[in-house]
Amino acid sequence: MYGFEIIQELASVLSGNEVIVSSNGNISRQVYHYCPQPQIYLRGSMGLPVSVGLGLALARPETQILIILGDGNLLMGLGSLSTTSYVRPSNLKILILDNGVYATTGLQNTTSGTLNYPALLDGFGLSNIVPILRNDSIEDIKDKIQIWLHSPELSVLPALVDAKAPTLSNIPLHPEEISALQRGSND
Ligand SMILES: Cc1ncc(C[n+]2csc(CCOP(=O)(O)OP(=O)(O)O)c2C)c(N)n1
Repeated sequence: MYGFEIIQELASVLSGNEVIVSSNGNISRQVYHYCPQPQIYLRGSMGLPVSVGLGLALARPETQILIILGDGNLLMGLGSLSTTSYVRPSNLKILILDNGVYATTGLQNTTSGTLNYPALLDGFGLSNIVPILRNDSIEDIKDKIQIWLHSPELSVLPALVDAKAPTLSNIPLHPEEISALQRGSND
């Protein structure tokens, strides 16, 4: 299972009352191509999707905020999990797509192979779903997405996925245009 397939599955079950914050590089391109627009596609700010999503969840408590980030982004901004756990907005959900590499920049290995997600997230005091594993059935994956998406509290879903070089083109929007589109959708 590739990360983009999980994004496609998620896209098919969104209600419309969600804003996705996606990490820079390939994951933002996939969210741009496979999910309804507009969303918050980070185009830089590596390591900051959890911080951005946390701020958005606090600013828009009536909206479900879904953060989708890669393992490289997670590891770069790990401290933001502690802040998020402390603040605990119930309208915030975090999906980690761990492909074990920095796919966007050439598939260099990250250090995520040594992570034990349930232990890590428990240590931060974060409610977490049993991770999606590479050989999970599609039914298991759908179930885990549903449990995560409809959790009444802050929740985190780690997903171990296969690595693949990016195939999608860059998002044709400047960050200022992305934030203007988002403001417009909220009028
Ligand atoms: C501070 C910083 N360092 C490096 C980069 C270059 N860079 C852009 S995307 C990316 C990889 C992100 O990895 P991950 O979050 O695991 O997502 P993936 O590319 O695997 O989908 C890197 C290293 C950057 N944009 N900013």
